[in-house]
Amino acid sequence: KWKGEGTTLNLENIVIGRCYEYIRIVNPAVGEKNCSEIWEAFKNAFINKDPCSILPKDYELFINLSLHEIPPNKSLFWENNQLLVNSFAGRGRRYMSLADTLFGFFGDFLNWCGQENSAELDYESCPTTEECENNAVESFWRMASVTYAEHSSGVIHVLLNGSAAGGAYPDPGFFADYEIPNLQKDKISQIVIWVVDDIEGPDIESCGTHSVKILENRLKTLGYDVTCTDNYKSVMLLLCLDYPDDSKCTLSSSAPAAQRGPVSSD
Ligand code: ENP
Repeated sequence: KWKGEGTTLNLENIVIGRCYEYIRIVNPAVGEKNCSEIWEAFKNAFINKDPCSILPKDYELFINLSLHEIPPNKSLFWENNQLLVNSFAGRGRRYMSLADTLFGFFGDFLNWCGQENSAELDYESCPTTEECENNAVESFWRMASVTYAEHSSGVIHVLLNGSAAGGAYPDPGFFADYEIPNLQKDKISQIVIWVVDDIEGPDIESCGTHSVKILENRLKTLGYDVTCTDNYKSVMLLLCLDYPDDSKCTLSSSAPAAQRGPVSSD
């Protein structure tokens, strides 16, 4: 009856398994957590309720049970490049994006919703955000985003897509609406913005232009020390894995040498 995809099959097994994988293998530093209790808190946020009346605060117990420290200087916010961020962050090894925290890891790539007057999940369909914004998945990410921003500290990184048709810094968007307003200014030393274009994509936005300029100005007005870099090399190298022959992917040490020509003898 809804327009969105239904609950991911085997949801309970997936998230309980993910929870144990996270606390035992991905990030044992979070310490002991009760994964079945976390699942119960997650489920109780949305089962037996109108699937269009789920609020971020319904996930409060889930968040309290799954919360852990986010190491300083490791936070990575982003828009429009989920798969790139997944590999760049390296499951928390390089950076810890929201999906690399226990509470974000829980829901990443999954879909879920319940039904009114039934304890069953709805595996047929779930409401999209266009149908109703107070749905189980949207409210989950709102609550998770707010919590992630509140617990981020040190140098904050933001990876934006300079080829995104809707703008590198979408407003409204999770970063604009739930993350920036919840950053704790006194815990943050700097905000580093990276604007990276798709290798074969158009160069629509860069530092200092369009929506990136709006973002830079907003953060500066809030009193942050802001830097912005276009096509940050580490991210480019990762993108270049899939386009080794593209001109943007020539390794810079060999490019000037090849262009220099013969060395003159005088
Ligand atoms: P999209 O639309 O590019 O990608 C949405 C996909 O990313 C979904 O598969 C979603 O899992 C997963 N995901 C991981 N983290 C988030 C998230 N954090 N979030 C919503 N979905 C997330 O991403 P968005 O909507 O623009 O969100 C990007 C935001 O994530 C940025 O603000 C960044 O700073 C933040 P699922 O369960 O929906 O399949 C917040 C909202 O971390």
